[in-house]
Amino acid sequence: MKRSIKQTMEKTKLAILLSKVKHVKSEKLACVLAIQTEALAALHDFMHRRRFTQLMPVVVAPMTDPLCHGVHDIEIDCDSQKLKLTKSMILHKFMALMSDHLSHVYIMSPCVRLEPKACKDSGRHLLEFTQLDMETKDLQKEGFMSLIEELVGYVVARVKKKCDCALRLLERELIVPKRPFKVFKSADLKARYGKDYEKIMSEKLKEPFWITGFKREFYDREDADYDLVWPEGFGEAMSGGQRHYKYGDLVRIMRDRGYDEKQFGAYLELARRGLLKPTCGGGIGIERMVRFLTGLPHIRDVGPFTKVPGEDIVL
Ligand code: ASN
Repeated sequence: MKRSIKQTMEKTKLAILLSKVKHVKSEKLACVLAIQTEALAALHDFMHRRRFTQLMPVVVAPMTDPLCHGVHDIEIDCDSQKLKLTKSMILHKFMALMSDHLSHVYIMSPCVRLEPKACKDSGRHLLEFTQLDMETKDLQKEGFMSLIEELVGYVVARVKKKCDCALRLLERELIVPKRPFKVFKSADLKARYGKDYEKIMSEKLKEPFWITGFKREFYDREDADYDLVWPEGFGEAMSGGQRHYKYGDLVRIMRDRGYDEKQFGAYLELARRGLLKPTCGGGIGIERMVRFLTGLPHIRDVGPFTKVPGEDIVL
């Protein structure tokens, strides 16, 4: 009996493994990766031209993004220290900008978010992904949104021009979006469409658009935040905002919303000393961007080793 259970499990795992191998070897994946390569080159070129300084990723640290939705937490014991795996480099990019010699920074930042298995069929959640994380001292909400609109237009136009063959094979037609993008208030959309407003709007519209006015992590200003949303049902592309940086504001919000202040002790100490600066920024999910550019129904298919919440991980 025991033996047959073991054999069934092995068969299931083997089937998953073989279907992964088929995916890794497929021409379709090679086309997706060609598009990803071009998109990444375009992103780096754009950031370089705008004089953003590239930072290397932080992968483990005593603190990370608290996020405003629940994921399984990972803590690693390292000698006598407890370290967390990076969910986003949000706090580190703010801390880098304490320097008077840096104005804007970006990171191709690996993020680990162990999302619950309920997200399995969303088509857009992965347990690990990369984001283009950006932060600047020189722009405010409108200026940053306009920078991102230019960036999106540049990437789409370059992929459309350079990846003609791959796009044809994937039967994907890309439209270079017109600027400025439409802007909606989250409260208005919620009143009209209910809690699934972002999904409904994303399915309705044909070009990327903005939603503003969320209540989320302690660092974002509710009166100056934004989400960029991909059209055609591809959903959230980027979140960001102008940031809280004053000690009094940070502590007030943390207390209001029941954060564990101790976890962010070092960060709050920097704020208390007046070292944090007013900044504005956001993070674009790379795999979600590639899914949009390639038109794939599920984010699982954008790479050879993607990990979807709730699915068996064999590689
Ligand atoms: N990177 C995002 C931002 O800049 C935050 C996040 O990914 N949670 O706002």
